[in-house]
Amino acid sequence: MTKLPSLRESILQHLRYSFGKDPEHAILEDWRMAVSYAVRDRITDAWINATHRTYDTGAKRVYYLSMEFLIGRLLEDGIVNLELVDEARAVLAEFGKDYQAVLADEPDAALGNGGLGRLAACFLESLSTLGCPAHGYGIRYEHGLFRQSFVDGRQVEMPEHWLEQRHAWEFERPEVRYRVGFGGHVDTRGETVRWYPAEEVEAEAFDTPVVGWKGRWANTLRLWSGRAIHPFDLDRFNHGDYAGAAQPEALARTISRVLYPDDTTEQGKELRLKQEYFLTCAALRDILRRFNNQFGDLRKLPAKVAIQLNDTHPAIAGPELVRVLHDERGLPFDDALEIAQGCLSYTNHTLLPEALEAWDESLFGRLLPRHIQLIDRIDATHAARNPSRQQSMRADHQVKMGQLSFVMAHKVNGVSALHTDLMKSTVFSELHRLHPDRIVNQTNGVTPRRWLLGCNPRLASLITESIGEAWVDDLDQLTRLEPNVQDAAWLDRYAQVKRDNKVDLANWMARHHGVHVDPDMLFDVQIKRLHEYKRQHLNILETIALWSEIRDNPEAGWTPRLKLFAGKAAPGYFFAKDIIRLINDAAAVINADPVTAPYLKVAFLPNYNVSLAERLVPAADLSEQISTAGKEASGTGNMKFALNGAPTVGTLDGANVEIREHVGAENFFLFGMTAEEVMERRHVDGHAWRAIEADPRLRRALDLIRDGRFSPQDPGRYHGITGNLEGPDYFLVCSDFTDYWRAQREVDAAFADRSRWSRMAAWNTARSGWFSSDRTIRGYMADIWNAQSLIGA
Ligand code: F58
Repeated sequence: MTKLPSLRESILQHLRYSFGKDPEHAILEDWRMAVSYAVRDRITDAWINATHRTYDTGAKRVYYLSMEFLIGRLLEDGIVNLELVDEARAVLAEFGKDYQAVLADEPDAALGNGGLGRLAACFLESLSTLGCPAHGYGIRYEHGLFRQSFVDGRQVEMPEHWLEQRHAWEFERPEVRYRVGFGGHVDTRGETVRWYPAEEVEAEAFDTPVVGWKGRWANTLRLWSGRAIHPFDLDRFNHGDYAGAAQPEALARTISRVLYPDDTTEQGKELRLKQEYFLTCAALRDILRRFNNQFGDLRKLPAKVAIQLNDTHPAIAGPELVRVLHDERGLPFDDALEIAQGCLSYTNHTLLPEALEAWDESLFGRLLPRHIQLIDRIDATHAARNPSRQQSMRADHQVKMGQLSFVMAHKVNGVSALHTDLMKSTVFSELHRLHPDRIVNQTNGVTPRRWLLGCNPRLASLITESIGEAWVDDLDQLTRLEPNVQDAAWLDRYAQVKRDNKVDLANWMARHHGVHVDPDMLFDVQIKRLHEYKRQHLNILETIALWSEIRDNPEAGWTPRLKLFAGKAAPGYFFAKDIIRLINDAAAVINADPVTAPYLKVAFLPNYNVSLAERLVPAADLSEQISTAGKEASGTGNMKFALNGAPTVGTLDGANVEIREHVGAENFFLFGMTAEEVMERRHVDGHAWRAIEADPRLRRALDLIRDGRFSPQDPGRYHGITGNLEGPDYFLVCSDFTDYWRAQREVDAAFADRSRWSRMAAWNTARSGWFSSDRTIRGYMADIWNAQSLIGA
């Protein structure tokens, strides 16, 4: 391996030889790129070494197939993991450049919608930290999740162009290309079956190295980009049809053009299914090529290859692998099926019926005619082997991807203990009865490198000073802070860290959003996708009720509070968009009220993304995790907040249950119905009305909204919301309101006692070590993949 020059030298060399600039003429982007390349060089050494080690040891490899990788910015990640923070800062300072400004110049790669995509990114980092040989496979969307802004309080979506600025991290691999077919017909001659697609595009690989802690290991995120097999039609061009000449390329590129924020339109559905097959087909070809080069004997596949399906989006991997093994490589169907099942495993991220993927059989059969035949054969085989089975994966003229994934996987996992239990008792109850050992739990986690060391350097320093730095890749060590939590002087320092972080956030909000807040207020934060089940509307109802109470009695000693919201709504999800608008409208009225101003402020920050989360999490006092019990599969934001010392106000849902067990019931503000109570309450006639009648505060808040107090020019604007809450209220906002109000007043009292609050916050940090994604990945390696770490091997 070549010896690299110092970081300073590397940066200056790249500035000069990669970008043709000297320090005097370099613009911010040149500096950002030069620093990124200098860091990337160091990552690349670790990466190539890791690849050699994997080949040399013949180790099993893990493949994580996901339609989403919400990776965010990568420069700070690299600098932190290579422990170059001080050096990078010093070199930039020498040239009068601000380290934070250079980091912030990097576009935030939003190749995901929310928790599922961010989990995939945390997993990649932990796989590298643990030295488990792995690849992430995804799609190189040209446009990630839309940019959100507000016009008159309404969400407006604009395209996102992360690739428009220079991007430092990917290596294009023009030599790694595969053809992916759609449509056409299937030819059957006796035992030989062949699929002849009508349309083909090419998937080209782009690799991003993902480095683990201390640069001990690096894995690959391989993203596929769509291109035409014959990109340019010279004949059409020569006949003057210039647009038509470029059409094949434009069509092929459409496949990796945009990340789907939802799939509510018909055309959208077809493109989405194409994207899913595009990713899966290219990934499997790549996996089999690598396997063939090294091992050859296909029967060894399950011993050498573990393929994780991140939700059902890549579920077509099951029939595709069977197709390749059986149709193309000539293995008997039963053997192909067994080998595929030995490789595949599936993670479920939702029980919401509307989110469980099911494809219309006519669309599916048209795009993937051979796969639908194989799915029928897989289904029939499964039925024959399990005669008591009632539910087919081919019902209601649909292909049920959850059931297909379950049947094709040797392990199926839930993402929190509660969610896993609910999978067994609800959506997968029959399959669980037939295969009682298949469902396992792997509660989610978050990487402590990004979500503590990187985003909260003040807290990280205090921890390292107190217990040494071993916590960074052994987060359970945080329990060693427990004696400190009893020490008043240490707690003061802990509280000062939070205050400094809040001052930073307050300054940033004033500068960038013109929102002025007092850093001594309680920073109460709800940041996540907008969804009725996540109940941002419960939060704003409580805010409105609180505002009314403060107005009635301003001298009652209220605990000053800032209610912060951020999150995007799917463009076609009108109810969620109305909730955003209501929050913005209410914020305008409340923030303009001089009577309540000292005690209550509301802000909805636009364009929530990973970088904004990194700013908000370290500065939060209170974490809002208020979903209807049974609906949030796990949550991962809840873990980030607890780790950074923000106690939770929350329901017994998803991983909240486990967070409460770890941090202690006395350091968690619990409210609301349990998942079981929720199921019962839905059957109570007029449950919403009963709750409203019983609580005058709720009544008043709903009246204010319905009567147009926050939308005087358009009083009926929120009748959709109030009508829903006073009527069906499926997510039981009204039924949980009174208890939520009670819990929030307990929060007020606890926060008013500053030393009590600091203690609660510090307990949250000290007891959150279990929520490291390193722990989660170790669980997958042991219970699902049977994969080993190669660090030190
Ligand atoms: C999330 N799912 C869960 N889906 O809601 C959350 O509880 C969990 O913590 C997280 O996964 C990780 O397990 C989620 O983010 C999506 O974003 C879907 C992507 C495909 C389109 C529909 C939304």
